[in-house]
Amino acid sequence: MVENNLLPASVADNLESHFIGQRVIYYPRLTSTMDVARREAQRGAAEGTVVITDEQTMGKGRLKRAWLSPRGSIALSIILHPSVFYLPSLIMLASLAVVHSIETITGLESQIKWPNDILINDKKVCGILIESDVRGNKVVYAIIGIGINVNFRLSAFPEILSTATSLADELGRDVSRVDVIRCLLVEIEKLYLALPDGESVYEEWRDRLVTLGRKVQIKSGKAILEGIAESVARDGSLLLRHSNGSSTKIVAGDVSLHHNK
Ligand code: BT5
Repeated sequence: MVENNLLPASVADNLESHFIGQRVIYYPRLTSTMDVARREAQRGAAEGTVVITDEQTMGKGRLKRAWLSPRGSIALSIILHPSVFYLPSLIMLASLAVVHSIETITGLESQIKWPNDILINDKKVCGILIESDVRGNKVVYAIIGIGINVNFRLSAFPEILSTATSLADELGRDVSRVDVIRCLLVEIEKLYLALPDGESVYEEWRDRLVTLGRKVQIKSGKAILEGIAESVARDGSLLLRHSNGSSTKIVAGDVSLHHNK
């Protein structure tokens, strides 16, 4: 059955995780789950607390951009207390967990586009936002925000119709958001707990990036850079190789992929 509203109990009951999703804060409608999660984190919320809503009225992307999350979306934020050493891994494990969960629940194959997009057939189905408060060498909190287009049709949103898709648009039917969320929370915890074991998260993330080896244009701040996306480092940065042989290390930016490889 495809539910209309998310009930916190349906997300958390018998969830096979130790801490992520063991406390769920749910609102039918919110400005942004990031705002509520930040407030909860500042008040000392337990690691793994998840803020979920059915609809955001002021969903946020990076650089103060808007994120559309109408009813039928997944919009959630997870509060974590990682060591500073693992901060760059959060975007990697969140991206992998989204790809794994979409595949497990729907059978759809998705790709990761550096730095924070999940695509299906070259269209964005999910955006991820990581926010953290770091003082000195200590992470006071980190928040992983995940928005997935699930049960709404992009035809109702002409402003992103050409660049975005939803699971329902891809499948031609609705999907249980509770199933996707439960899978996602368990998967994120599994990957998060595996971080001390070393390489696996970085390596799988790198191998699943559609960006590598492609000719790209990257907007980074005011600069527009072109080249081949050569590699990514463990800190999440991208190495761009220019046609004159020089290279630039890029920490954050917006990538346009050229279709000729
Ligand atoms: C992102 O930013 O992709 C991060 C999105 C994070 C959303 C989650 S939802 C839960 C949590 N609470 C929040 O308030 N945010 C997080 P960025 O890379 O800056 O992409 C933003 C751009 O994507 C916009 O400028 C639009 O062009 C496009 N966009 C907006 N809504 C979209 C959607 N639903 N699907 C696909 N593309 C969208």
